[in-house]
Amino acid sequence: NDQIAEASLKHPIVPLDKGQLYKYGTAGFRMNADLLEGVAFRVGLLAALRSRKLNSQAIGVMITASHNPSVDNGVKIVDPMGDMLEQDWERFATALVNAPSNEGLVEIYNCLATDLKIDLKIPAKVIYGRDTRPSGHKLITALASALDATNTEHVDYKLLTTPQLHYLVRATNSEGTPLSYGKVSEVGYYEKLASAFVRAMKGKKIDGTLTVDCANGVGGPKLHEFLKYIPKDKVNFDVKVVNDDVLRPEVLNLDCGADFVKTKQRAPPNPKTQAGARSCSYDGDADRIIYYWVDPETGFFMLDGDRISSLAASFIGDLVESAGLRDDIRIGVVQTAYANGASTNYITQHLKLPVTCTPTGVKHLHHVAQGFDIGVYFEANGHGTVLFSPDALDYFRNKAPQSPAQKDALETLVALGDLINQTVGDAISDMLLVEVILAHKSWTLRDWVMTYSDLPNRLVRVEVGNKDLFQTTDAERRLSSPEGAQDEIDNAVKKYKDARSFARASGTENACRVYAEAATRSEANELAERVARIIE
Ligand code: 16G
Ligand code: ZN
Repeated sequence: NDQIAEASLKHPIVPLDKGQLYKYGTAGFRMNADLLEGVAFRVGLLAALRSRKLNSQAIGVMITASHNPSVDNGVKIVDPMGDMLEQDWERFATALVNAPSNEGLVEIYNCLATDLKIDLKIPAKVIYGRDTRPSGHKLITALASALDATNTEHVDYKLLTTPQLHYLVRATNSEGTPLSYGKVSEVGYYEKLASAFVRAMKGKKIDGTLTVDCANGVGGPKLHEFLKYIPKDKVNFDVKVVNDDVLRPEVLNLDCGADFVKTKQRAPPNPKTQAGARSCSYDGDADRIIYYWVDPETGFFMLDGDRISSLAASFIGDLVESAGLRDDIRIGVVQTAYANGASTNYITQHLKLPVTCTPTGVKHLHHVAQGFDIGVYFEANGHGTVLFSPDALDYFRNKAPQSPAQKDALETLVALGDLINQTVGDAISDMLLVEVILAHKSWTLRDWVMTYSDLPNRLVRVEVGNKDLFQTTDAERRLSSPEGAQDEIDNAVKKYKDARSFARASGTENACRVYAEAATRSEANELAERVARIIE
């Protein structure tokens, strides 16, 4: 206890303006980095408790603020299987971080240990990494100091993408078990992906060059490193890496990256995207990806999370069919209310696969996807992955093929299980998945776009007095309060063809968001503005 109190003195918490509280939100704690040193220390205490609560399994802590500007940073906890911190524990994180004094902090720490029946004498282990933000060092020092003060074993993996840390947490906890996730090292991650990539390709050729915009974040150096592991004699993967400057922090996420492309609906200005070239953008910590290309005649086309989701679902659905397992393997697709209605129609009507809608936030999608044999989940913003249940993977590995086509399909499914990050959305892994599918189908991005047409849509941010007044039901698609607001939205929507609109409180900003889609661009804009006026 003395050790904790003493160490905590060196990493004080900064009181927020107007008595506001720190909150463990959908992205952990995320804000200006100057406020985070004390937060990182206290998160270290919680991670140590969590490890002890879970029989000394390793817990992960990632220091990143993803697509935010470089002055921000964030602290996020990863659970033993590589998924996000269990929701129940978010409030414990919030309680520890808001402890008013050092004594108060030790008291809450001890209370948590008692209430949760945690044996403080057993070993604990925490592993961590950070993105390229300069403030990362200071936050790691604070975190490590909490781990020392609680006699917790810890490993500093230094620079990592967020999904690499998730990989390492799962690999650490599954090492030596039948469900081993791979070698416990960054190299192990590259080797696993490279080997799976070769196997999933099955000798198919990749057409042309892929340009990858790394948002000047940690994805740049990591992608360069990964490419060294691809055997050139087995796969011809020609990649041009751009926006990979991690030496000038101010350029991180600046006019580039997946978030820029998705919100601005255009290609990054630099370097100029060549007409017809296949391009994609990662975000600052490489857990999101958006594809796009500029058509010589019709201009910019974006292939976002919904597109990747429908592409993956279509390919995997066909493989399961070819493997003769249509009736044995349950495939499901999980989306949020932001998914373009055209993608939902395509998946349900054309692919004939069930779609479930969940509230925004990866943890919600991930959870529902775990309920299928193969669960495909993506947010429209490009974060997502495909989960294979352990039983499904066993089944693919052990099923005796009845024909060469079945054998091929089964082998490809097994390779995809290794290629696709099973813990969290991963830009590098998702990119390889897309490349594999396009190669198998001999598709250009143009062919991919042609599968269906997106409904024109518009997203607006609305300043409101108190966003907490806005409560939703039906996976955020309807407002339950304020009273009467939903009826007004329904009336507005009725005036347009193929229209849909919803309003929800942001989980990351003090504002509401309104989404609208309709048959034409001008109608989508008009509807979004009408609904914005309703909730203003
Ligand atoms: C968080 C979520 C992201 C979601 C976004 C919505 C995670 C890891 N991140 O960044 O998935 O799209 O919040 O933000 O879950 P909003 O609530 O402000 O619209
Ligand atoms: Zn991110």
